[in-house]
Amino acid sequence: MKKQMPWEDRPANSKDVMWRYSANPIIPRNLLPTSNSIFNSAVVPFGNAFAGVFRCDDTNRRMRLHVGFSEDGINWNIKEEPLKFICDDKEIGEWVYGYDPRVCFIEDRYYVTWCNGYHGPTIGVAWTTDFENFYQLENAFIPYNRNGVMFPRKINGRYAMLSRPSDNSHTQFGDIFYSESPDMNFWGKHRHVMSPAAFEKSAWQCTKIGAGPIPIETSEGWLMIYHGVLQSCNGFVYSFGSAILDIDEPWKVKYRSGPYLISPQTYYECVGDVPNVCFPCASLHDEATGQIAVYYGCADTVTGLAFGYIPEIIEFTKRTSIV
Ligand code: BMA
Repeated sequence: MKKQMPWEDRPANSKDVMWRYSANPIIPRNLLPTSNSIFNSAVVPFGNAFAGVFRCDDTNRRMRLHVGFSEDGINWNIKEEPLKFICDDKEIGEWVYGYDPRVCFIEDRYYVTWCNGYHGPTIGVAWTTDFENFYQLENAFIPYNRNGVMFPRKINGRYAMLSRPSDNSHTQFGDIFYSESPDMNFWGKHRHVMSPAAFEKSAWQCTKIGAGPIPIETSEGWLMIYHGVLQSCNGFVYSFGSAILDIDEPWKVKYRSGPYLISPQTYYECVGDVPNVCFPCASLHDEATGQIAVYYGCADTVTGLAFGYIPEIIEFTKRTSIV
């Protein structure tokens, strides 16, 4: 039997579209003897339970990926050894750094995308069937790029991915783009999806934006949860909201939420290595009930969970749309 995804009902008296798990954070920073922080991580259903690829920065403050398994999606058993990709090509396979993974099941295997150090950050791609052996493919793009997020099926006969061209630093800008590939090797047909919002319309997303979890196919289009950044006098502030993309031409934005779904408000989101960051990288959902659980990095330090109902998030996105 399939394991139940994590869930907790909306608190009484709450009118929030998404709400936090009362036992957040679910993954402490020091779960591993060598981890400084565990955040911005990706989980998927796997067999009868769950598996994931986790961003674990070590106590040298090196950015590493680790594999983990869980029976309930909440309590995680993360391997102490960092993930090592299998790659025939030394030029590509040489590890420099890796962070902010996403995991996407397409057809018969799990694809991992991550921010991969190759003369600056770009999008690394690998696949696995068993979460033991991971086979690294070519980097999808030339540097600099971050937030590579695949779609869970081919669109118009090609694999599809969102990404966010950037720079080699703490990028002050950032639009979401769409790209296609016939073979997971060559990526092209790059299309613009969306820019940061106008400050007067929706300030939480006015500096830069980037796709978060794998988009979810719905009758209204692809539901994309994404992060948005505001630059305050105290630095960047990362929140997340939702958009609905056209089902056949996902670079066309149908709706986009004006208000955020979650912004840094709790202690563990506001205090940590990088204060004021809510950074979603994965979600689990149940088709039958519409329940969704979003995994997000908190203050670049720990991992939290937020819950909602997909139909309510769609209704919210349409009702508050700034498109
Ligand atoms: C981005 C990435 C994320 C991080 C965020 C806030 O540029 O590095 O991993 O969560 O900054 O520091």
